[in-house]
Amino acid sequence: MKTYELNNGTKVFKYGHPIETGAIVQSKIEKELKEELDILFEKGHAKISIKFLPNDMVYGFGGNLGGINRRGRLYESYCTDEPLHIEDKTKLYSAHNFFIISGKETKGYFIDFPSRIKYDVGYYNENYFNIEIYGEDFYTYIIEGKDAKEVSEKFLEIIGRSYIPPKWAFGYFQSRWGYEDKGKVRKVYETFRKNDIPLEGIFLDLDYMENFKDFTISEERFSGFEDFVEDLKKDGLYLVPIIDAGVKAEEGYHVYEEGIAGDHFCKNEAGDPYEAVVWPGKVHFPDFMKEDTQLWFGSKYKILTDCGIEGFWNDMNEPAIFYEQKALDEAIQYAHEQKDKNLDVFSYFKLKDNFTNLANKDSYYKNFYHEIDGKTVSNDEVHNLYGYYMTKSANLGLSKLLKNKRFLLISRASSIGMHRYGGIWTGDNSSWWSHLEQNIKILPSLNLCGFFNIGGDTGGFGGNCNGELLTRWLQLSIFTPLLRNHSAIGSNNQEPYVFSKEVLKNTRNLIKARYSLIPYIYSEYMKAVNNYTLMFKPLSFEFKGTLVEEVEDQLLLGDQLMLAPVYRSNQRGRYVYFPEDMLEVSFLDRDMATTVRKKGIHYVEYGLEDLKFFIRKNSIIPYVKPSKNVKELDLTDLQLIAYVDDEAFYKLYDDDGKSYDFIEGKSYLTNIKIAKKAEDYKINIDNNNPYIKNINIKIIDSNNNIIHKEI
Ligand code: MIG
Repeated sequence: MKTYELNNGTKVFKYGHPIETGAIVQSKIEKELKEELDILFEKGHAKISIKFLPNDMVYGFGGNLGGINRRGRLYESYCTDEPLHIEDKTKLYSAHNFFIISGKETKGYFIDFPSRIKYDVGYYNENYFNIEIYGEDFYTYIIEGKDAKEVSEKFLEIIGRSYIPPKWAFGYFQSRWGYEDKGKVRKVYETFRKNDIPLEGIFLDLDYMENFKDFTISEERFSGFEDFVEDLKKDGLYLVPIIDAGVKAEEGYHVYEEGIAGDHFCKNEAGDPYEAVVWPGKVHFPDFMKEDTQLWFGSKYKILTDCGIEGFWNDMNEPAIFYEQKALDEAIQYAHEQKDKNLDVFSYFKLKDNFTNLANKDSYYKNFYHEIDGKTVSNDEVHNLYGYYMTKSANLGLSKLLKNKRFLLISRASSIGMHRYGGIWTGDNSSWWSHLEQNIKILPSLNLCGFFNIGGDTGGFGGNCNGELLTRWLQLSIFTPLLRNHSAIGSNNQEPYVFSKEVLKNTRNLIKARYSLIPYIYSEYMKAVNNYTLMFKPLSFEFKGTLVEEVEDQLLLGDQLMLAPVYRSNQRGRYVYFPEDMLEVSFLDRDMATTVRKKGIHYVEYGLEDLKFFIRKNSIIPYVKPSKNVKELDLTDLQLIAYVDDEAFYKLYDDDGKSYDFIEGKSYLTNIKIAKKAEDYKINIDNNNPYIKNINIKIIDSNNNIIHKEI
């Protein structure tokens, strides 16, 4: 074991010869440290056991199912294409091995290891946190701090700043697997415009490709693609195509040919390109662990950026495998052998399972190999880096291709460190109320692991959504950086206009509210990333007490807002816990009704036609008039709503939203201070944002008295 320390005091323990994952950006300084964790090395695995104190809470584990408090559950880190997000699933697409144990003492732990890890967070024995690492070569990082918030900030600092999307990526996106041709896509765009619903862009799913081949465009369904992209862009509309990890193995297909010629694919045992079956049929997987393969694959995005595309989503990069030919052959062979046998039920189950269990078998990931520093390493050993490195490859490519222009990039699979290259969506959820609830809980957990450009498929991916669920889901997603309504082929359509007139009206207003709030959401995103703070926080990161620790269906957004979405059907409101006095705002009410809520539990009415949030004491929320897209957002008349007890502040961050000039400090700040002075208010505004000309302020005091000011 070797030990180190990082600048901010994080302790690092190195066991064996770990693979360098790139998760951490700070350099390690050698330092003698005493081992802190109780680690048992056994049969090639490492086992860690931590004894809980009775009221310890556990935060972290990013993109997994379960609560904000992770205690009492099983988790596994092994990136998996899991299409069914049901309660007993222990793993999904991500491997986010960071967690904080918080109670009498608070410590953060990061296990930097790219293969399988299993966590029993006090599930089988409520007093112990048991961890099994499937290897002996890894780093552990231990972060101390006075509370979970401080620990989380130190962790964000050591993994480096998140990727920054362009401002247009904060708009509303419509998506659906099954917008099968140009005509369908245009129709969606036109229907949004006709119904006066803002729309920033449309995601293109597999439908746009020719036979599921990456970096091809179907001549039959999307002919004249470049003109199509350009035409829509004139009206400010972005198209965001999907790219899958597997490259179709087909003679004559340029990506395949180049991949073979350049030796870019993962190998099988015999040293030939490994073959598996995904959407395109037989595919090879680019070996993203090799730098020249990263550069090569990244450069292929040019085919689409040349058509004017500035955003992508990387899918199936766990990587997902439907089957290996050999496994399918065996299943078929076995089936043949059962023919004419009088099967008992157990034999029948075996026969059936042979087929239903073909996808993503553990064994497949031991059958192909990467090249790392000249050494051959099975995918299994670095499994969790695949989606991360694919996204890194895309980021490197797009950064070169688009120069100083920012791009939208999200990935399905991820592990810690990938946040520097792209965001993520939370994968194939369903149109279930429980998945709306799950969506609330995943947001702070993802932030804790560095992911800020995040969002779930609004309305749910699988299954059939209805108007009520879509409306309720939007009431949450209006606040997430990525706002995308996406649904699966075969499910009913779920665009805002396919339901009743009432739903259309409500969802239109909600999406408009999103545009009104983009200056705030963008500002909070950028400040969180720059300051290494969380954008979405559990209540317990700011307040103390049992109630606060147990509330899992409310969130803090920035330092200003508390959110309490309705996530059950047939509700006209819900109980909300107020850890301090707050101002309830009905943002979509014509007069923007406000109510002062005293600390405690209150039933809050929350209709489908509204957007509610709660402003914390001495906080200010900026907003503007809605627009049909980000390009047309107009900051000339900035509106503020302030809940002032004595002195309220807000720092509104803004920049050009397009380039990386903000890194050189080219950004706009508007510092606002509203102080109560006797019967009046003193307002200080320090503004260097040239777009803001007038400021209208609505001040509300702790007695719900409203005062209007104009500057
Ligand atoms: O096997 O591209 O999560 O968003 O619509 C399914 C089709 C593959 C999974 C993604 C989903 C996408 C779908 N993909």
